[in-house]
Amino acid sequence: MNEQAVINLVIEASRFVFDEALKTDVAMKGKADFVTAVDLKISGFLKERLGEITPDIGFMSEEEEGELAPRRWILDPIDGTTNLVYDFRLSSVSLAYFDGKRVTFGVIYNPYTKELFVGKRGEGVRYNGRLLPKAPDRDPADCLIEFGAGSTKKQYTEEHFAIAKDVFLECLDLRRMCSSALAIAYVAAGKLNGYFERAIKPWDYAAATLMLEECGGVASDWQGKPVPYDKPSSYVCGTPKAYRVLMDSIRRHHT
Ligand code: LIP
Repeated sequence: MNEQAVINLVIEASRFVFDEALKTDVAMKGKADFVTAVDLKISGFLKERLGEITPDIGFMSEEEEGELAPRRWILDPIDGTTNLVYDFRLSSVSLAYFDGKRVTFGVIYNPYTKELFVGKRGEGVRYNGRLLPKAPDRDPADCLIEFGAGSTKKQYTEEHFAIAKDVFLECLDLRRMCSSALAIAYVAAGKLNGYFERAIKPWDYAAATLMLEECGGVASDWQGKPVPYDKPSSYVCGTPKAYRVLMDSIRRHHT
């Protein structure tokens, strides 16, 4: 696989974020669940262009139904669609390569800040070209934690906020970036230290989890099991100390 060609395609696809006509063409997939023509355009563009350069690799995307090939690209064309709709300028394109057993390559690009994360299994993560060191394993009192609540998952409000309250009291502070891919990549880069959310999808975390693990972080579902790449899951991650605090709080409140 020509990895640089794949990275270039992700960056090229992200230009649609700046197309006002596409951005304001918004539909609802469900209550509080937006999809814009940007999501669809990026998904269609990458499906076609990845199909040309890697015809033997299947394609799974947030905006694409269908059979799952064992070896596949896993794409979130826009992670942070609500942010995009509100022009909050914090979204990313997230692409992972799943080899049938695990994710071995991933690219996350934030077109607003031009932040580029490229992760390769066993070879670490490059952030804007620079190899990231191991993420610092801060004491919980010094940890910044992304609180993922998901505006479409209000049924989990009690649980989410009970966990968040414990974490807020034990850690330095909470953040709500609302782009899971970027938040997890930020944990890898040491800009955040942990993240939890009751129900997200493989395209939200596939590329970023590889990056997190390469930087010494830990990720699992809320039972402590490895996250799946073919169905939705609960998700918790962090550097080791932050992960333990998050899991303790989840065990106290998750029913
Ligand atoms: C969203 C995530 C967000 C999470 C939502 C949703 P989308 O992805 O990035 O952080 O809270 O549940 O999954 O729909 O914007 O790609």
